[in-house]
Amino acid sequence: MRSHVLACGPYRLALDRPLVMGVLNVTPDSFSDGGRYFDRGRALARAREMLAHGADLIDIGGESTRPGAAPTDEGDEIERVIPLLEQLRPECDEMSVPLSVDTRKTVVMAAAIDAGASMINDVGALRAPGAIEAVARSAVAVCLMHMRGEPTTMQHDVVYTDVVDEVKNFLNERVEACEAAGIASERIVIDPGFGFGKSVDHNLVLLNRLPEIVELGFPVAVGLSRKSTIGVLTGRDVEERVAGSIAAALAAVARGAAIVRAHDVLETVDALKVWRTASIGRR
Ligand code: HH2
Repeated sequence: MRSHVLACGPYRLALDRPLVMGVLNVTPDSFSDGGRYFDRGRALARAREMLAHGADLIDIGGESTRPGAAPTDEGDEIERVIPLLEQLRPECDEMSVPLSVDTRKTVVMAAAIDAGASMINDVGALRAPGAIEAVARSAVAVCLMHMRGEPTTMQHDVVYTDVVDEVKNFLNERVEACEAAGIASERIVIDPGFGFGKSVDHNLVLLNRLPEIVELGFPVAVGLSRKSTIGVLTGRDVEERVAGSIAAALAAVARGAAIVRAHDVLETVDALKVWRTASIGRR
């Protein structure tokens, strides 16, 4: 059975409603907001805006993992993420909003944990040497995401026999590795990794069959916000994908997703409030 709380550093997040994880990319090259929040002052202002808009978590990323992206130097990534995290922490603590760091690198994870991150969001599912141990030594939550290949090449020749089975088996294997290393199950989130080594059709099958991933018994996070699948379905550019992204988020929570990773926090929070109230049938 799925745990009803997520242990996330000093926080215990209730999972009785879908949570919104606001995306803050402090990169020059992210696919949807590249460069916009690279400046520290702008990143802080955006984080404050997301807090005011009702984000339940804020996910800071210092490396783009969009298809074709080149890896970021670890020193640059630390310089982008850690001072911002340190500056934001008191305000987030005051509002009991955990800070997550989106990274694949063990040294960045360790620095983020030292600087007070409450969650590590790893598109590599803690496969880097020392990553599991770094997380196991702490009390942070971890989001384990499925990715086929590496961002530079992951969209080349994407073939699966059954994408849902493959994602499910991978996530199950990563969960077992984490638990064997001493990471308690109530600290673990899983994510099918929409767009990471998957075609539009693979993403749609994964979304449609999300309950099979939910069956693994861990909170499921989804990141469809502004992604190319939304662009293909709507014919819209990145900046015009808010409505499509929200529709995808609602489809995901209707199939059991616990956390929605979103760029457009205000719109996503409002949509989920209405969706949830309507689903329950009372205020
Ligand atoms: N998607 C992106 C990055 N991190 N983490 C999780 N858990 N799930 C996702 O789907 C996911 C993620 C890619 O989106 P974005 O951060 O907006 O872009 P970029 O990687 O170009 O910075």
